[in-house]
Amino acid sequence: MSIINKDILDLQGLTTYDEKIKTEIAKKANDFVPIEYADWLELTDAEKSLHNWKLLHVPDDGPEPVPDVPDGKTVTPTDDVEIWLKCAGIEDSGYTTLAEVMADTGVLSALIADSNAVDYLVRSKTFAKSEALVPAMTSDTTPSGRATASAEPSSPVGTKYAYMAFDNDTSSFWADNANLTKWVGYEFATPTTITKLYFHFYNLVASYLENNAVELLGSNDNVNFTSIKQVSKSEISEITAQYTTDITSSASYKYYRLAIHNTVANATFGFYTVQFYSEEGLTDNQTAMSYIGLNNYASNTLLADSTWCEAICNSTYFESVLNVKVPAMTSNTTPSGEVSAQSYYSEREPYLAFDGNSSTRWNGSTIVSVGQSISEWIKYKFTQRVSIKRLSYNYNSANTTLIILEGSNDNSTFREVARCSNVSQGGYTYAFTNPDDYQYYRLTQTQTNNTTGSAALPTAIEIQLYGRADI
Ligand SMILES: [Ca+2]
Repeated sequence: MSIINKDILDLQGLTTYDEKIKTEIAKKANDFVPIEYADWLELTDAEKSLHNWKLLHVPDDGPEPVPDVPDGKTVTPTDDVEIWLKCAGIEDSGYTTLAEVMADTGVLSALIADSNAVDYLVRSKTFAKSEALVPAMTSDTTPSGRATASAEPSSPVGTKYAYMAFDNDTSSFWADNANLTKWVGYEFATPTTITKLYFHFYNLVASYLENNAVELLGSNDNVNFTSIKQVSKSEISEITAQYTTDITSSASYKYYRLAIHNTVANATFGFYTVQFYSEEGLTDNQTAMSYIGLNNYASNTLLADSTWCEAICNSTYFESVLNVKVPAMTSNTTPSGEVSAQSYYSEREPYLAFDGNSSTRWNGSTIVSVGQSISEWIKYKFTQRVSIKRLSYNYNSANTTLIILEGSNDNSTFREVARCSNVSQGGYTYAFTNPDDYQYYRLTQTQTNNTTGSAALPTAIEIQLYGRADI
């Protein structure tokens, strides 16, 4: 007899309760079928196979109460690694950072195997993806770097040191009442690139703030500061006053300041917490990637998130999660699938873009004259539907190119999967979430405004399409 809990609305949710009802999502994990039963239900083998899943263990004595475990999918995301570990049944590991978890393959595998822990990890990606760059400070200079501020006043809200915005304590804060533009900052040992900023504002009174209320600045001489990011007061939630944003600048600075611009003299503002993040670290970890790749649920969940998908697919170890889907072609139809193109020039047949040989290439037949633009497509038909997450394209024209990847299942209606703009000469890779399976993938190459001084042809030396490793 197989039993399913009426409170469980989908098959993903089933693994929430794997301590009580062991389940395994079958291979095509994207095909979760929402199910909603009125009561405990006995499933036949036929029903189980219909739903593309199976129960591995069923309690002997009928339904058991749903265990009281944190639900990573619905509760507030947290960067508290200990909570993630508790989801996986690991208590008192002593680990508090993701880096420590990554170093322990047993703990890491348990974490990734648990859907709640993965949900926490995914939903807390601002933190999970990134190790905080500023350590928990216990003074302005301890344990490393230096916290600084426009002022460290002794009143009116107690003595406030700069490090109190960096001490990893959500109740302590730094504040300044003396300056219209006030700031707290951190000095790194060496110039550092930050990719995310988080802050929690103290005493948010929007009417006392300039429109561009918060500004991130960077410097390498501690004198001349460059504005990196401005945050308007309307962007800062008045409910939580907590804010996270991506930083698009790739510049490295040794000195960072987070400034508050206020309009009213003697107004006291500050930050409970300021943190800077780097995106380096997590997914460029072969062990982590291997475990993600081995777990259908983890890899599907992470690959469905654009930030994670990009990080995984562009990491050094992406092949632990993804592998090539087009075999080395020896003709347009051998060994499998079918390559075709809008046209081809001379003997440069379409399959030469998929033959694994960087000395051969496909050329379209339409000459791109100087000053003109041209589009041509090349296409691969799989023997079955495949969800492609990554494209590599080795291209040998000096013209700037737009490449649009589209998918279709009837070879008639195509839907855009990825759009790669401003491609210039060389080998390129692109990652995209693409939740859908397609049998046909078409790449349209638009060479724009030929400025090379000579005629050119649409071209590809090598193209490869990548999908989930185990599907
Ligand atoms: Ca080739």
